[in-house]
Amino acid sequence: MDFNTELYFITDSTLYERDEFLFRVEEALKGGVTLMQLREKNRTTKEYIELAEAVHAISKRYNVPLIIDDRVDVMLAVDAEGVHVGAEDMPLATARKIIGPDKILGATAKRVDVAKAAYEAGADYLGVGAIYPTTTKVKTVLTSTDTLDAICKAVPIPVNAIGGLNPSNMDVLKGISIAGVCAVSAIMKADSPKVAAQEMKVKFEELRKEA
Ligand code: TZP
Ligand code: MG
Repeated sequence: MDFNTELYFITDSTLYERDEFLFRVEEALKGGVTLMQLREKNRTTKEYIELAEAVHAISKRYNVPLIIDDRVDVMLAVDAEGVHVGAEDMPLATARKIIGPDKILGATAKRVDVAKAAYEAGADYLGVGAIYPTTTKVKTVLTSTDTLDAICKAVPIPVNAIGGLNPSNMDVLKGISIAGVCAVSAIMKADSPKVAAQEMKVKFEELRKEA
């Protein structure tokens, strides 16, 4: 499936009531998000599926593929466009076997050897970070921009930077051939998710031109 990781928005529904959350998701899409991930850590399967259905109904209207974090079953249940698996989630090769060749399979990598293995196991893109400390609830460690650069050079699939990124701190990514940037807080918690998404996209496009 065709996808573009240039501005990859990862959601966090914990801070908002459902209507406000869905409003913010749609605003982010209006701002130019190119790929979106629903990331839920504390919901029952039933709740995860119900929210995924609501989010998918919105993302489809903007032709933006929806990736489900961690849960292959939820992805299949709502016929989302892909799934993202971390180191402690379902093995990539297993996920690929279940979802088939056409769905998008994302993976997290913080080392070159892990990145290469993920590519070989069938990953379509990689998220690499955290580049900066993050306030989003996640088990992660910092990844240097040198490692990010080495990963970009080691695999032929799109690589995205993630972790604490916002429009004013992305210059450290200059000259590194990332395909895009991921953000949770910078968009989710912004006064206007739409403006935040627009700003982030403009900044990334500037970086790419300067590289
Ligand atoms: N993986 C590495 S950092 C991170 C994830 C899911 C969270 C990024 O969130 P934020 O708010 O953009 O720092
Ligand atoms: Mg995970």
